[in-house]
Amino acid sequence: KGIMNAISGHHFGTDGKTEKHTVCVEGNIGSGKTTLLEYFSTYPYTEVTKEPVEKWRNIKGMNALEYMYKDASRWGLTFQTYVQLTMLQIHTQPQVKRVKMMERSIYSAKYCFVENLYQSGKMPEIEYTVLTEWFDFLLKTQDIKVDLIVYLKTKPETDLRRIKERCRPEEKQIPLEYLETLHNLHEDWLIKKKFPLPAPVLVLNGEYEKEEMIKEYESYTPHILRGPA
Ligand code: DCP
Repeated sequence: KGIMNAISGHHFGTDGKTEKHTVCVEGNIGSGKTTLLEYFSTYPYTEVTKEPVEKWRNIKGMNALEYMYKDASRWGLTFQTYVQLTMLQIHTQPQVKRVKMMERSIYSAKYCFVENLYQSGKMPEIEYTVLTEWFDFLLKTQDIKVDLIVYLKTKPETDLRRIKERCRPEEKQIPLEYLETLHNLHEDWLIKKKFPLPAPVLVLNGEYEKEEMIKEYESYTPHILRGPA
């Protein structure tokens, strides 16, 4: 548990209580991001953005997520271009309440999912380069501020069990190997810092279920909701 709960990188101050801040929740597919966000949405001073995956499943009636899972080589770029747009929209949405919490970010889309498509040979270099140029341009010109990343760390086996339990039709064929690769990409980015980190990372043990998981959220609430000074 020691390592799982370590706060890596930066330190938290004590006087940031009134400042606005943004928290991104990261972790593998099925790691419990939605449950964590539902828990924190009950606080009056937090605003939680709607699950982006629902947008990806319905672009004017078309299901981009389904296309991507059916034929990643053909639809990977289409899907990830749309993910990049929807994440940018959420990042730049005006913040009304003191704490803004969002599921994933433009960063995990790029450093975990696009990277995976490229490294596995499903995205040709030209598509990867076009997406990367867009990504770099957006980072330079847009306000994509993140103050804290909460990383729900899980075992790929746990993710697979939860994915099976929730039965999203698009995700029926996901093999353990895919979750292992995505897990390693999250670790490369958030723990080994192989890609730039936009904010300090708080690692939570995402292996717990229900009551224990809520206790884990509770014990980290001051860190999560206050953010760095
Ligand atoms: N996805 C993708 N590329 C991205 C982001 C997500 O291919 N850049 C896919 C993976 C999943 C679906 O979209 O099939 C949703 O994944 P998330 O991990 O974002 O959301 P979950 O609802 O699975 O998260 P959790 O189970 O942790 O609540």
